[in-house]
Amino acid sequence: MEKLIFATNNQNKVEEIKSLIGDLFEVVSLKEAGIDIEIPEPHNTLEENATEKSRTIYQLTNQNCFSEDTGLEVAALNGEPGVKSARYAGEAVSFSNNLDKLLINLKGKTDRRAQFKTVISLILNGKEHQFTGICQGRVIDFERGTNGFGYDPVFVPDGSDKTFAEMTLEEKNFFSHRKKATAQLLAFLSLNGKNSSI
Ligand code: ITT
Repeated sequence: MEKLIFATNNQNKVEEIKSLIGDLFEVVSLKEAGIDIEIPEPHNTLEENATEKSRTIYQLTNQNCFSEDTGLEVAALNGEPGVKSARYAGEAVSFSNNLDKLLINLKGKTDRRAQFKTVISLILNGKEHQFTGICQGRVIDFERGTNGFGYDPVFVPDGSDKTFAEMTLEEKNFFSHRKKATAQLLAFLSLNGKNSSI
């Protein structure tokens, strides 16, 4: 089976991506590959950070790999936390610190529109490709549910009454930004196999 290293240290992402890719490709996490590295995310866009992550691992391994950078973009906060989603409340903070800060900043705001955006950066045979997935919805003003990770307890996707954290993984996959970006990745990979020159 074709092997792809997934350049992430976020185990929740690994589980979601593996559930989406199934056994079409062998997805190997950094942990499974024995790579212990903190990948820098120094840029101001998801696109650049995703590229930084995949290039870092490609330079280290010289193997086909992909990464993804995801942000929650909130309309009433001018797109924040966006690219800073993992570090919204500061460096080395927990998911709940970030979530608390989001709810405080949204307190009293009636415009609750938000979207998750995932950018996947693939390096296949030394060439880079990007795929984007967006899920629109809204941020509610209190946490509901215990599944998922990150901002899932406060995000309700359009077309549902449940937060992502109230959904099973299969339900979240039906709506999610990550699912949409991964579907494009899979379509591309199925057309362009390992030995392709694309
Ligand atoms: P890697 O860089 O190692 O992949 P990370 O957790 O730092 O892992 P990001 O830089 O993409 O990942 O940070 C995005 C943050 O946004 C993440 O830490 C979560 O808090 C949040 N997030 C990402 N995807 C999410 C999802 O599907 N549901 C809820 N929150 C999510």
